[in-house]
Formats: sequence, C-alpha cells, structure tokens
Amino acid sequence: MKPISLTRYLIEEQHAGRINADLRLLIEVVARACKSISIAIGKGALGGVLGDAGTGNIQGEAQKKLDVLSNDILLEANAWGGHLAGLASEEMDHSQPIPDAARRGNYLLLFDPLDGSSNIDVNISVGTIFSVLRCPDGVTTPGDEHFLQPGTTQVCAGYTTYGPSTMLVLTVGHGTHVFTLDREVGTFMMTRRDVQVPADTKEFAVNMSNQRFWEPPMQRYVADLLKGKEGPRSKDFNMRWVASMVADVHRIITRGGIFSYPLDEKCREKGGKLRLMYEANPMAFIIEQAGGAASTGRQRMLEVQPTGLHQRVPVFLGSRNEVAEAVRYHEQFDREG
Ligand code: FBP
Repeated sequence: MKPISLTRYLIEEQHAGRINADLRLLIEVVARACKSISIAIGKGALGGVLGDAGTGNIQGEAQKKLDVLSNDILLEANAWGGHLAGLASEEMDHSQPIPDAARRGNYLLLFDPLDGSSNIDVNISVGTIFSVLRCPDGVTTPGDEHFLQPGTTQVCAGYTTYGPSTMLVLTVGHGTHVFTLDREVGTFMMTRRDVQVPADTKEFAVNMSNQRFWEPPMQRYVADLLKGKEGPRSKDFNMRWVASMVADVHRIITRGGIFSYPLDEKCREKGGKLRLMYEANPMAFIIEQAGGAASTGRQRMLEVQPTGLHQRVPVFLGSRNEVAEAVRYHEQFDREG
C-alpha cells in the first residue's frame, strides 16, 4: 500500500473525530520545526553547529549549540500558530505563555529540543521529544503549575530521531505510528501504522557503568539477566546502550527490548536522571499505545503526579512482560528487603 503523508493521517484522525483542527495544526507545526532541526543537524561541522554554546541550563548542564538552536527553532515555530497557550522546555527554567494573547490556543507543549546531547559531536543519533496537554479551562496565561498534569492527561506525544534517516514516532491516543522524512519532498510519510512492541524480549539497555550505585533490586534484576539461560531467567540476554534515549526507545519500538535508567546513589537526591514531563511521560504514552509498558519501578509512569517542571524519575519501559519482571524485583525487595 502506498504510504500516506503525516498531513493526510492527521486529517483522517480529525475526520474520525479523534483530534480537532487545533491539535492537527499544532502537530504539523512541531513536525515542521523538527524538519528544520534535522537540516541543521545534517550540516554538522559545516554548519558550525557542533560544540558547546558556552551557556548552562537550569539542570546545571552545559548547553550544546544544537540544544540552544533546536530550542529556538521550536519556540519560533510555535509563537504565532494560535494553537498554544504556553510551552515549556528542558532548556528553559520556567514555562512561557505565548507572548501575543491574540494568538493563544488551548494546548500546552512540553519538549526536550535535543535529546542525547552527549552524542551530538560524535555523529550518533539524537532527537526531539514532545508532549501535548490541555490548558486548564479558564486559564489564559498559564504558569508552571498548569503543566503539572499526570501523563494520563496527554493528548499527544512524539519523538523525532535524527539518524541515518529522520523519523517521527507519534501517538494521539489511538495507536503509535512511525513516519519517515522523505528528504526530496520534505514530507513525513507513514512507514509503520499501529506499531506493536513484542511483549517479551532478550535485549536490555542500561548504563552498566552505574551498576555499583544501583539499588539492590536493580542489582539483582541485572545480575539475573547476565546469568543467561543458566540462571533464573533461563534465556540469554543481549545489551545495547546508545545513550540517546530517543535512539534506545526507537530500537524498542522497532524490535522490542527494555530501557532503564534506574535510581542510583549518584542521582538519588534529584529523584533520578531522566525528566518526567518531557522525556519519561511522552515516551511512556508512545510505548503504552504500542502495547508496551512504562514504570518508575514502583509505579505506572503515566500515573505519577508531577510536582515540578523539571522533575526527574527512575525509568523502566519497553516490552510489557519484561518491564513487569523488573517491577517484580523492586516490589519483592520493598516487601522482603
Ligand atoms: P539530554 O541529552 O536531553 O540531557 O538527555 C539525557 C540523556 O542523554 C538521555 O538521552 C540518555 O538516555 C541518557 O541521558 C544517557 O545518560 P548517560 O550519559 O548516563 O549514559
């Protein structure tokens, strides 16, 4: 069957009454911004976009030039569309209401403009992650507090991965679909509809160098994976770690697996490494809509009640039976120690 464009897919969703015109146009605006980011990344050193920006963000991280450029591209693209009341980004301390009151809409957009920053200068896949919420009724100038809604209230989530090809993975709550950018015509074309993540897997992704800092249940869970078929899991597991969440999650969307960034002694005070609002929640929505599961290890990710815009959480997501297994180790430890 001839692939359909993102525009046609969204119009069909609107005609089916599953999304409204505002959300359709907002997704188109974000997708267009991601195309511009893809072009900037593709230029690499020739475009002078590699290296540090010489500035830092609220997370205390050194910003890369592409972090700042991607953030600016998304801000500019969403400033005048009329679909948003406000937006929030990994690269900005606080959320921002859309400047021109006349151009405000009913949605809130959260994004990680450039995920996988540590891989930018070494030409490994990076990405953009986004989540869309409704602006609470009666709120015209949203503040940070209006964004603190659990992941179950997301109306849309997506990520774009900038790799050998640029791909957009999207859900509006009716399955998860994959689009590939046709660079010649500049259009995202649907290349997989209704993706289903296999329930079981033999592949795990974690930064093993943090092992000594992990909690006991995580130590036991990974130790049993590494014991392979001689161990309690009775099968051999392979490991992958790209250190770009978008790339690791895209592999899982494509062939299954489990991705985890657990709590460890290095990030315990912060509550974890990855951010709930614009990394964990959108990925959890996408994965659940593809038949997978997402958890903090102790709670369904999408049910976490947010307390801060840049809040961090432990993350386990992917093939649902494997995520359930990782959660079982944590529950057993919490029960029995
Ligand atoms: P940012 O690059 O957006 O800050 O994201 C965090 C991240 O790079 C994830 O993409 C990735 O999964 C993780 O951190 C890698 O962590 P580590 O450097 O510990 O392997």
